[in-house]
Amino acid sequence: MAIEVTRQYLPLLEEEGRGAAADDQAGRDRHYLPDLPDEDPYQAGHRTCAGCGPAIEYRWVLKAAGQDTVVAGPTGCMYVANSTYLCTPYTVPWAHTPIASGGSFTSGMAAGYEAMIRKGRHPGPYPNIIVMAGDGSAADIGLGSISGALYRNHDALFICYDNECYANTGIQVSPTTPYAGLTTFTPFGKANTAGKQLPPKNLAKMMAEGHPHCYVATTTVGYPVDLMNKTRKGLNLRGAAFMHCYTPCQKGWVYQTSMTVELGRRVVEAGLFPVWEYDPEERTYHYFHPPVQRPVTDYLAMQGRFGHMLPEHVAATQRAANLNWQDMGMDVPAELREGEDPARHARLKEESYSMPLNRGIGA
Ligand SMILES: Cc1ncc(C[n+]2csc(CCOP(=O)(O)OP(=O)(O)O)c2C)c(N)n1
Ligand code: SF4
Ligand SMILES: [Mg+2]
Repeated sequence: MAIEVTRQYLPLLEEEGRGAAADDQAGRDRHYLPDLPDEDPYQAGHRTCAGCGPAIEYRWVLKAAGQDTVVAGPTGCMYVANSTYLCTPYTVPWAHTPIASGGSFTSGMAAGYEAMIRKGRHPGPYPNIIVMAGDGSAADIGLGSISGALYRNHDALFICYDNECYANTGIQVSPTTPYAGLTTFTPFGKANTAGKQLPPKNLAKMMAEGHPHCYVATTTVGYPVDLMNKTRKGLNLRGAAFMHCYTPCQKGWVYQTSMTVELGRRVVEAGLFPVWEYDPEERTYHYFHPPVQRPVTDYLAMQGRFGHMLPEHVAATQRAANLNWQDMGMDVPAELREGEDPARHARLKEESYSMPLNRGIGA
């Protein structure tokens, strides 16, 4: 007789109180997380660059998921830097998959665990099954296999850790590289002063619109409680869930190493990475409305990859951000509207920005 497959439930972390403080003064408290789980299935001992955003994301996702978890990782930095022979930071089972097969491999794991538990060959409960694919994998080479897994509704969490480039092979352009972002494949010059000319692919919206029965969410390394709770929601729900996480790449984006978490908040406050949840029951989007709306220069000027931008590129980026604010149902302040005019800008390297209080961890 088939044995029933039992599921786990991961309680959500407290978002109110000190953790909810959001302005500059209180920002430091956002990183005070008294309820953080002690366990660390992603330990020290990896070889990612100092300040690596994907490594921070990996650590928080696995803290949220806990020890009864299995992970798949398609080829990318988080495979190469984390799985050196005889040296691994994982205390949970982790498997490498080809870059195109994150979705199909994970479908097989999910179906396999279901079958083994039903047949009494695995004691259960059903483990937390996670795949963490880079943007080159999830938005490009492996998009089809992840879409297939979401469509078939396998019970697993599919994550894109987005460092906006093919980092591992030398910072090449990917579909999520932002407009004007410099990569080794999008240099700027006389004929093309912008660098990357296309806007980024809207991967998370594609996933939500294309798989309306799935929970889909976006988050960044700037909001640890949000990131961990969306991880837990995606795992608690029966069926496939997709999470798109913004994860700065210190090497590829060229910024101060300590600013990874700060960038994760600035990108949201600049309107360039809307944070939301898609509820498959209601078929609606719930947007996070940041309490601060900054000009895009406050974000762009922190990163070397944008240093070549001319006034027209900055103005075009501000226009894209303003359209995002509208999509999120927020008013666009007059100062940001005026920023759509190239005459309001200098070359980016001459623009100023208010260097933050370091609101990151350790502040
Ligand atoms: C089919 C295939 N094409 C190309 C490669 C080479 N390759 C290895 S890692 C990588 C970069 C992957 O980029 P991404 O998924 O964004 O992960 P990141 O390196 O940024 O963490 C590439 C192109 C490969 N392994 N397989
Ligand atoms: S190149 Fe970027 S993504 Fe890769 S390990 Fe370094 S900081 Fe992390
Ligand atoms: Mg990448």
